[in-house]
Amino acid sequence: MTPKNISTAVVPQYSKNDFAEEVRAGLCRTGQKELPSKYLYDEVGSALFEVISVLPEYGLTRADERLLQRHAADIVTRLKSHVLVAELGSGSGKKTRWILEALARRQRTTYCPIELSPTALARCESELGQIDCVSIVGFERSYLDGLLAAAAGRREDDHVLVLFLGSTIGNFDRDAAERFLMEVRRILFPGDALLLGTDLEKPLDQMLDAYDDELGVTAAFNINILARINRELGADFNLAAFRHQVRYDSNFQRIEMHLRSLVDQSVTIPRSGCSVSFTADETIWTESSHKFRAGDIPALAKRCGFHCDSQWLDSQWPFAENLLIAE
Ligand code: AVJ
Repeated sequence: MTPKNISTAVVPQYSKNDFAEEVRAGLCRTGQKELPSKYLYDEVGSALFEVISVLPEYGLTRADERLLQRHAADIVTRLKSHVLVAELGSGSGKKTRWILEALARRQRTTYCPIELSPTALARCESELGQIDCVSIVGFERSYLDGLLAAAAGRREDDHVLVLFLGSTIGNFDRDAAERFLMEVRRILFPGDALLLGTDLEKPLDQMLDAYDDELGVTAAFNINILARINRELGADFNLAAFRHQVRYDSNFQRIEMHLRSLVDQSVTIPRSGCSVSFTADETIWTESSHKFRAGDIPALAKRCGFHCDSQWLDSQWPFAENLLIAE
């Protein structure tokens, strides 16, 4: 393994050039303007998401945590012994703790959080570094590069358990999600496992409220992407001239977050080398959160080279943890 020293890593999450170029590509295109949702998560955006995850309207994170806490023992008994755990996104560490503690009761365990943000990696290490019989090796890489590097460190009789929690898979378009799961599968050996968290379809009002909370935290989370473009690319977005908007597209079974321009206006983005005009009511599409049906997961798993060994559903907030085994 070639672990990065997670406490001294300084590589920025994305190079400024990528950000400038992707902003230009997303805003200067004809048709629906869009921004990649990964750019919602700078320091401010990540802190706002932490607040979202404790809002009464947003039950997703609590459901994920409840399921892992309640069923960790059951989940790990379904795994072959000697497990190397690789987590895509280091998360808050809270929910991962249950799995690691359950595994460490059986054997010593290596935990490889994979995360582009050095701050998040460092937090993960301080949160989970104290568990007996668990050693942490962080990878400051993108998901697939990091997984490849982490899996390369497996010992002969190790099985890999990939954790992809919190329904982050829902941020991918359906076909991109399938391609991504196939890529994960290609890195794994038969018998390796993927624990996949998926938020499930629920009554419309509940879904809309979860992304449009009364306090306005999700609105701030969304508008922060424009503030970030101002901060990092020297743009002159007037934040008060855009409004957070949430839609549910039942065809695609997804929540969409948009930023709606309240007036005709134009914005200059110097470090992207462009100006962008907006007509009143025109939107920038900033995120999709696809929702799933528990019954559809086994077929999805099959198409990607896995079989669905078991599912655990939350009774308070429709959400599923799915244990997929590589075929
Ligand atoms: C962290 C990606 C799962 O899609 O529900 C929360 C992000 N966006 N509120 C989600 C989010 C708006 C969240 N994920």
